[in-house]
Amino acid sequence: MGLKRLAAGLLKTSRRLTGRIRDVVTGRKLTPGTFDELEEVLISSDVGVSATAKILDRLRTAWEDRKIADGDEVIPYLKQSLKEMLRSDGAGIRWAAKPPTVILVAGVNGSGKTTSIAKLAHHYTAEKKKVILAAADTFRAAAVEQLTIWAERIGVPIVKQQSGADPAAVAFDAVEAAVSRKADILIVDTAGRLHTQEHLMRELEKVNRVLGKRVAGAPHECILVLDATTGQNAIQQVKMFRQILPLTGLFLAKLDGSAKGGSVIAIRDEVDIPVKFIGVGETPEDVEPFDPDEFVEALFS
Ligand SMILES: Nc1nc2c(ncn2[C@@H]2O[C@H](COP(=O)(O)OP(=O)(O)O)[C@@H](O)[C@H]2O)c(=O)[nH]1
Ligand SMILES: [Mg+2]
Repeated sequence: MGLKRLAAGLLKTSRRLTGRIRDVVTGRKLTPGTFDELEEVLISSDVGVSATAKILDRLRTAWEDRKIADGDEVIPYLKQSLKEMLRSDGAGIRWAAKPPTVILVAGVNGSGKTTSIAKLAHHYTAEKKKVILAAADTFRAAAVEQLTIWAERIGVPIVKQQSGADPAAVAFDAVEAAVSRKADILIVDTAGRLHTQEHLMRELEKVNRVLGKRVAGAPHECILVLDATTGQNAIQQVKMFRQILPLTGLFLAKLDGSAKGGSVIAIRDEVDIPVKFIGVGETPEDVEPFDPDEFVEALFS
């Protein structure tokens, strides 16, 4: 995607977060008052209370140790600090030892699951990988249709049944197809809400189990899609879904749509599941494997 496009996608967040940080520090000496102002900017940019405290602690220590004195030194220091905070060990997809790699995608309705799946399909197709999609969100009629449209546009096969079909049966067919057609990657769409949370739990658990029966270690990735515009609410969703599924990564969608991109920092701070992808638009091209250095550079560019 490139830094320029990423920066454009993050423009709203940049204005609110880094734009205001610049306003606070540029051309000024650092004083206790500057720290209070920075705190307000960070908190009101959805960075979260705990992450904000950590960022300011580091900055204050550097100031007390006389490593920084001028406001203009704050930006490079902050950038470094954020890059370190956003780094994680588990970045990148966990590939199956032997294809297909199975990626199960979960998330509440409207979080951006289906669109994000289209992005992943596009991303890996561009890398010459053979991708198959599974329409295991059979609860809403429109869901199967929507994934079918994306599959046609991107030019990848889709395994589906009638809406209302058993999602585990779809998952089973799909994993069979992925093996017999020698696909590199199978991406499974799922429902985000059912009659009750019990239903949802049982359904997702069953889909998860069926995948593992046919292909050893599947799903190799269990990705939760979060709507970045919900800010801190996303953290609640992680807590709920991780009770159901062995989550291995997060896909933060809709970072372009809001000024709440600071929530990436809060989420990274409060949840020990790596952010693997970010979505910054509605087309399949608008995806980026999450790279903390690039993300921070884009935010400050
Ligand atoms: N601006 C923007 N919109 C997105 C992004 N990802 C998804 N959307 C939109 O969010 C809405 C819900 O997406 P969808 O994939 O249907 O969510 P699902 O119900 O979880 O499958 C759609 O209107 C998408 O176009 C994104 O990264 N940026
Ligand atoms: Mg969907």
